Amino acid sequence: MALTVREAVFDLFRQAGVHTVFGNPGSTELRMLRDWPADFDYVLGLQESVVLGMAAGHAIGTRGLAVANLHSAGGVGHALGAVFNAYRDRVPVLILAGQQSRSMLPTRPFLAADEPAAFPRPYVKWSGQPERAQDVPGAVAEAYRMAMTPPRGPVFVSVPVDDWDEPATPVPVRQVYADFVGAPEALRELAEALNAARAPALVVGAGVDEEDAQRAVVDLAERAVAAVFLAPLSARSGFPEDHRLFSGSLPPVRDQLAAKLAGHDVVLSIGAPIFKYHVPADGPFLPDGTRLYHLDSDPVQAAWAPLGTSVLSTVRAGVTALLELVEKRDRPMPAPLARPQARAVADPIEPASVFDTLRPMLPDGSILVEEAPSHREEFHARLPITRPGGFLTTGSGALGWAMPVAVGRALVGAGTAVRPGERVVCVIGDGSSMYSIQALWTAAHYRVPVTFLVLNNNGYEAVKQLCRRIQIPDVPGTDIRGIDFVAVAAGLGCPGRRVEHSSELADALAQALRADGPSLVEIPVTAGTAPAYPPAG
Ligand SMILES: Cc1ncc(C[n+]2csc(CCOP(=O)(O)OP(=O)(O)O)c2C)c(N)n1
Repeated sequence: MALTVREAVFDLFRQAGVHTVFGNPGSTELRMLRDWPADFDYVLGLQESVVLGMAAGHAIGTRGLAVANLHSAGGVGHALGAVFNAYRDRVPVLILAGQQSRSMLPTRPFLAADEPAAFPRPYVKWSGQPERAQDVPGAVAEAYRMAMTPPRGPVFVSVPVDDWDEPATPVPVRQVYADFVGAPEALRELAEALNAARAPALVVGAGVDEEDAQRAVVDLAERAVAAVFLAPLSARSGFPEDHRLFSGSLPPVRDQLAAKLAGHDVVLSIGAPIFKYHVPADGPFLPDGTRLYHLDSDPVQAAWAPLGTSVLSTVRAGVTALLELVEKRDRPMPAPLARPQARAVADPIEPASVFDTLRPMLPDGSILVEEAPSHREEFHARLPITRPGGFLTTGSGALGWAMPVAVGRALVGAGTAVRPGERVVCVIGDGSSMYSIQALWTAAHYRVPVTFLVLNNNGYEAVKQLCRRIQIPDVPGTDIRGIDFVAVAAGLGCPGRRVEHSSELADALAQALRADGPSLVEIPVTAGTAPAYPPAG
């Protein structure tokens, strides 16, 4: 019998090294799902944003493509917040969405998407529903190449359900070599600026971690004796945060960001949107006289950046080339980063003391996934990220990302079987956890080594902080009380424990970190009284 669309697409996945499909099934996917190939795992997520987030965590962990199978219009709709995140965070997820039979489409059938290709735009790099069944494998191949070409990102193919059984021709293997180094004259200009700088700074964005370029960036910082900042609200780390040159994160507020860079005459932003703000503020983008360079693969970002000279290049290749041109300098080190005092654990429990307690307990090689918006600064100050790939969060701001990303990241194992990987510790707010709490079920089902620490301050503290910043006393809908997180976790098959008193904290953390599967610890913590992004000093 001739090859079917379905066989051609699975062959394509094999060629791409993909052996896991994350999904949530329905009638419009049945012909794809039948006779499930023995060399593929189907990882079930109980809601589509969970499916997308798990696929993203897996893609981040494998540095490859992940496939998410979503149920026609409704499933895609559920996943869109996570698609937005994958797009902003440049995660290559190939979304295969179900669609009703072509024969039924003219009469607007149950479940069908009216304009499937338009639905996820503009947050996919490519999207389409092929005109003919036999074009599906080619469309999937094209989408795959788009997803994996820097800047990477999600792509979307809508497949009418009958297409899977139609005849197809095999899709030839094609390689796209996607590393590229910036123009030599641009790199020379950049190197000369760094060589001539009095006090250079590097701003490290998620692209550094994404391309595993941390070693090269450390070499560059040490050669140039440059202060290193993390880009505002970065989805990843990218520099060892215990390094003497590490100077903290840049605030996502225009005047505060400029103030933090004061004194640096040359700034090189690597793999980062440096101008990512959260709240409006006036003032110049940069201190007076500071020269800015960007080194990144994204032409769109190079176009919208309000200032600076952009050098289009993939990050690792560009930084490696730059290392040949930058001279070893011998100048005074930048001021060391002030570290906060350790906070003793007491009742009521302060979030800072949770981080201080956790830090010495973290197993070597742990991966921290954070979605605890009001605790972010304290988290970074007290839990410096030191390993490449050691930190993940939402770079877009859409909550509901961390839990499934943590599960997908922990599912990364050797070979094709779903096997546990490294210990993942997901530090999450009570509010954030509820956007995709179903991820606990998949975590329990696959016994992944994830420790969920729910910092329960009974509400949306970050929203209250923003209110305080703009002197709005109160908005509705920011208190959440009455959720029993341990009971919720238990209901989804995940063991949990609530810390009732500070004296139990260390033991609860130790026990959760030792568990060979997932576990959840609910920690009641104090809420703050500070506004968001208070001015320094
Ligand atoms: C999908 C989505 N919905 C709403 C928001 C707005 N929002 C930002 S922070 C926040 C509160 C999160 O609460 P929690 O996780 O408990 O953390 P806390 O702010 O209390 O530290 C909300 C609702 C968002 N960013 N994303």
